[in-house]
Amino acid sequence: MFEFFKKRFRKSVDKFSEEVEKEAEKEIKKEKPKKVKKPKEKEIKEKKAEKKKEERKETKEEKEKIKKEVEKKEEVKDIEQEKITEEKEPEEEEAEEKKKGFVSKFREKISTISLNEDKFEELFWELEVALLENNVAVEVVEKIKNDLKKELTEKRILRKNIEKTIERTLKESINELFEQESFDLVKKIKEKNKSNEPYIIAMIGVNGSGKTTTLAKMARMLQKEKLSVVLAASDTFRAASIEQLQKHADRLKVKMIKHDYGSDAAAVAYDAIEHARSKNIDVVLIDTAGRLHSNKNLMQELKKVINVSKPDLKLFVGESITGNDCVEQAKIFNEMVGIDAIILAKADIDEKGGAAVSISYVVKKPILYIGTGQEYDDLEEFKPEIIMENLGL
Ligand SMILES: Nc1nc2c(ncn2[C@@H]2O[C@H](COP(=O)(O)OP(=O)(O)O)[C@@H](O)[C@H]2O)c(=O)[nH]1
Ligand SMILES: [Mg+2]
Repeated sequence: MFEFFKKRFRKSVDKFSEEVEKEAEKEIKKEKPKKVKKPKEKEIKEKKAEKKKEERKETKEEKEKIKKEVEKKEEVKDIEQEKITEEKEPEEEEAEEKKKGFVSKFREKISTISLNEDKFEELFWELEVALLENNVAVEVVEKIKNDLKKELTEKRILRKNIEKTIERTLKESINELFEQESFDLVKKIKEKNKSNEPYIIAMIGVNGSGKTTTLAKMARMLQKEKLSVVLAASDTFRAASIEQLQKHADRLKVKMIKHDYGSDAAAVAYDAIEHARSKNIDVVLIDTAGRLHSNKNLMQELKKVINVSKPDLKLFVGESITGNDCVEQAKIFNEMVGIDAIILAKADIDEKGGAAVSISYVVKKPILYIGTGQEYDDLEEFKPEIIMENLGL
């Protein structure tokens, strides 16, 4: 899962860090001679003048004594501070202190870096391409880029912390993509059941995204939680869809409500809900026909199913591998009927993972589960850590 993304992302992040460090190196080299020269020349001049003044006053004896002391000090400093040795004409303790202060200040300056925006854009380019190539949505790339830019161009960061700062900023930025409030589905179902009402879930999405398979996986998951379920075969449009769901119902040993092909999908959902009410069943799972927003009739039909069944949860099932298309579809379905949460099916065969990184941020809905295979148990609760681990962050 997300293997390609992981490799490509890691490589680009490492390269980016390396480039920024190289840039820091360059900046330091540029600053060095300029900044060293100015204050030093001034200081040396001052000291020479001072020295002459004092020389006039001093006796020969005193002079000798000071000279010796100075020589001694110089030996020690030679070892400690190669940088300032050449220009050293140390006469007094006070001058020495001044110099030290200046040196440490200078060192601090050369060890911090701040990129200009053009340089940042240039260096970020490869990471940007890596993100886009892995199906990360444009608005998400922009968000990550802006967060990183702020950190690297508006603040001065310690040179030794460049890599750490980049890693930390990326981690925070990507974590923020999953801030949509998630919820405990089983808990919600049990709350609704307290009022003797079934909890109603409708699966929506385009054709082939994994709605029917995911519905069956959810039925299994709910059974494990000791919840009873009934299935509504509201995909009355696609050939063999009713038989496909019937097979799952048989295997899972649950009741399925069906009408004929071409009949009113909303009526099927209605009947299933009535059945659940009369038999005290906890959850109604409504399968629907896959549709594109361009198919007006099917969209109208979906709206009718939603209006009639009034689901507690409208689950958008998207196909992880379709990347940006999946994100765009979620946006459209959200505008059309309003979705509450997302399941990303086929994450197991998605090398990239851009949809998983982007969809929640773009649509402002949480990802509840990811589909990780074709078996009933291949449904995993979604956790942002899955993504962070896969990105090596
Ligand atoms: N590898 C994998 N295949 C899946 C997953 N979910 C669904 N599929 C397969 O995707 C195909 C379409 O699924 P289906 O449930 O019929 O899609 P629907 O048209 O939205 O109802 C089927 O062959 C499923 O077995 C998953 O999480 N992983
Ligand atoms: Mg189906």
